[in-house]
Amino acid sequence: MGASDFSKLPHIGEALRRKEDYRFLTGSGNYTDDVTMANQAYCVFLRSPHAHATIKSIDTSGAAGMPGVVGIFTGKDIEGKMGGLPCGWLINNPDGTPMKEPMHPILAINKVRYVGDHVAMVVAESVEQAKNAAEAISVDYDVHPALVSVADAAKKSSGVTLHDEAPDNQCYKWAIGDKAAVDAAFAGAAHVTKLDLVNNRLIPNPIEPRVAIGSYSRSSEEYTLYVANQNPHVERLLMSAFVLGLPEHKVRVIAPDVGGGFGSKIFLYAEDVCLTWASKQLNRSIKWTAERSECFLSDAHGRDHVSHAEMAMDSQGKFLAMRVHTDANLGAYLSTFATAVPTILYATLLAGQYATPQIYVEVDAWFTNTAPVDAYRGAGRPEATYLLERLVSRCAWEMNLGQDEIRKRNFITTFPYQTPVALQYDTGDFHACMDKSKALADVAGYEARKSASAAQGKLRGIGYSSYIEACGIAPSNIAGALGARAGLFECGEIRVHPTGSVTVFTGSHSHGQGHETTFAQVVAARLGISPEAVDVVHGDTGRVPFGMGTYGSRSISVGGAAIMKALDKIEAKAKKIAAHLMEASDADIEFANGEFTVKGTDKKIPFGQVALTAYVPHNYPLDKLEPGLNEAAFYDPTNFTFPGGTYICEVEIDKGTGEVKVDRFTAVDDFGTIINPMIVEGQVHGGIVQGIGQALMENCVYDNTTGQLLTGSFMDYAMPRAEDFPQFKLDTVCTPCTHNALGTKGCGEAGAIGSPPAVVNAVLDALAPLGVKDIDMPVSPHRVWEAMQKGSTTP
Ligand code: MCN
Repeated sequence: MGASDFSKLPHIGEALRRKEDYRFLTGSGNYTDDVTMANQAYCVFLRSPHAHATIKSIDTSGAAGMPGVVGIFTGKDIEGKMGGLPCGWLINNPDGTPMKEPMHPILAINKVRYVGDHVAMVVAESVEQAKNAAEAISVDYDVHPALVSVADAAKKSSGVTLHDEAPDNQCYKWAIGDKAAVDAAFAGAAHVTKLDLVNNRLIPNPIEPRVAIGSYSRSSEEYTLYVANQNPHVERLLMSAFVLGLPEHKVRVIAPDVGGGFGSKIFLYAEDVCLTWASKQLNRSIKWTAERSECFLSDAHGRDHVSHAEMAMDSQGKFLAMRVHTDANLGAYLSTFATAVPTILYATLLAGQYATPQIYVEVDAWFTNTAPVDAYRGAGRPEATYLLERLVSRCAWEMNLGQDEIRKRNFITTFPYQTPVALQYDTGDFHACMDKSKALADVAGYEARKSASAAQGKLRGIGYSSYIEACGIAPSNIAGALGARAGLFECGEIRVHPTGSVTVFTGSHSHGQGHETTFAQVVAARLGISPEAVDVVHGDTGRVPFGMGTYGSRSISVGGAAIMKALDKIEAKAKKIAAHLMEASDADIEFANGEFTVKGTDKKIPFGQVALTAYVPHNYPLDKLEPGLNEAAFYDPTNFTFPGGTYICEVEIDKGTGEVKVDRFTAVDDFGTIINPMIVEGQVHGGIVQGIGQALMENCVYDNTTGQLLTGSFMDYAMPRAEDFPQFKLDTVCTPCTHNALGTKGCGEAGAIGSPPAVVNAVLDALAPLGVKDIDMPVSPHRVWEAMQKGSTTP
């Protein structure tokens, strides 16, 4: 079935209420912390109070005999018994030499490299007893100077080295694009716009913290790990093959209900491995539930780029070439996908929506004494969009063009379009998104609103952002060529039961995105049954054949497409059964609206009858057909999907306090075919809130000399609240994806990608009369007030 026919099926485009919400809203969800195993003990991790230190000695003797203590492990205890945590993506330097991949020990051996690094695991009968014992462990540290920023890490004069394997603290130097062609274009440009900017470090804060329970069965010699995780099969693969050295079938990973992840639960974390391994040593199930302060310290952080960008233009504001240098902070160790974020997921997106003929990007990636940085909602693509869309608005201001006009002059209009930075966009209609967004935002009424603000002594500004995103991650052949150590396909299995109801097993994972509803809509639409008759199972390596999990807004476009492939197989077999029942040839059977018909006759039978026949095969051609109606399929996409859109933000600024109020926010997105508009709207809302959170208030700060996390709680790390936002205005444009059977493009990250530059551009537009040309996120009242005082002295 083609994507166009699919989009017309019943239930596609229907705003069904989420099936899973009853259990979430009534407190009957089953999260990892709700699971209690027989013979369960509890563990806590003793963490480093220093950002950079040598461990001279650890004395656990006082703790070992304390009440309730079951076991204590340090790095030395487990050294040689398991490998370090692996990084999933290899990056090569331009000269072909590989990146540096220093050992990432499960528990620190000899050295600690960030505040929160794991020093010891204490297992006890209760959490309180484990905490008491952890406090009794005495560690003798020799404290070293800490490196916090990329600038410090790059300074040879500091003499500070985190890892012997990377004496200059650099993980890799990477580049993409034709440098000579870019330099030549710059030489002939009428105007060059330059911009330095920081993409601030963020701390993900899903409602549910990280939680894990490890257990071991002596009779089956199997480990089971319950864990709040977004991709259980990948967790199992990395843990069994790379760390524990076990065959995969001896490890079962179950990620039951998960209360949000936003990318921070994709990775293989030290705690998960450590307690799984220890469950066999101690013959106990072991539970760990992170406290919020541990989440701040040890969940992988996001963003943290420092960049310089330049755009070369002709006299009409047409882009000729772009040049970018980015320094990326990777933190103390490589987290699972860390190396891919500032390269493959960032630099390849820098063409954005524009037909810039030449682009050259260099990325230097550095180790620092901070928590590992990895994927956080959007991962690489928000960083690219922020840089590009800030640069484009600055180009507009320097060329005396409107922010909309410069974008329209440079939009790509023909598809497929090959960018100079590797990606090939299949579809899009950027002008349609811009025009619809301007109409919805009532741009025509902006000047009147600006005058009204001025009359109240307030500044008003308008900001644009036209983003594109590569999601549906990823075609395995592209990922493999770019250094991935695994394919990124997806698996779907359809089990049709004798009564015609269906269970779907998917390798995608839902931790808030509503897959139990939307995947059911897809199956119900294809089979002509009710979504109520479809159950979706995910998050268990023991039940789902395989899976690459959820990140990069891939679930509907890759996981959903795998389900469509399995449905093709179901339909083909069901047609044979129907042909047999109606004594017709297979080729004459048609299937629509849940009924099998014989072409040119009035003969028909419902799907349910065929399902029953598959399991009750009286008078069934067993020599030609196996009983049962159960099919699985693996789907590997041929390309990414490319959602895009234009966001327009209006802010009002209080001149006295510098407080920024987001007064209006409009988002027009192209997600191709939409399965459930209510769920998509919710996704966009959440994404915009996260993006505006980064733009206005969220900011992770380490002390520059000690490496202490200064924003280690909600007292210091501001998160956005509902009262910080106006009612968003949303609409969509639809250019279906050309290469998956649903025509869908991902929607899960769009809001977080498109919104930060729209907000900051609006702030700069408002501050322009005061001569302010630049400001970094978060645009806190203090920063805005300072910029207003400095005025035209800002660069
Ligand atoms: N959908 C649709 N029509 C489309 C596209 C999507 O109906 N054209 C539906 C999908 O069926 C799915 C939802 O929208 O129910 C999101 O789909 P998709 O864009 O495929 O994204 P994923 O399901 O792969 O989710 C991942 C994405 C990412 S990468 C992050 S980070 C993120 C996000 O989604 N983390 C979230 N949204 C989140 N939402 C919640 N509540 N919690 C998180 O941790």
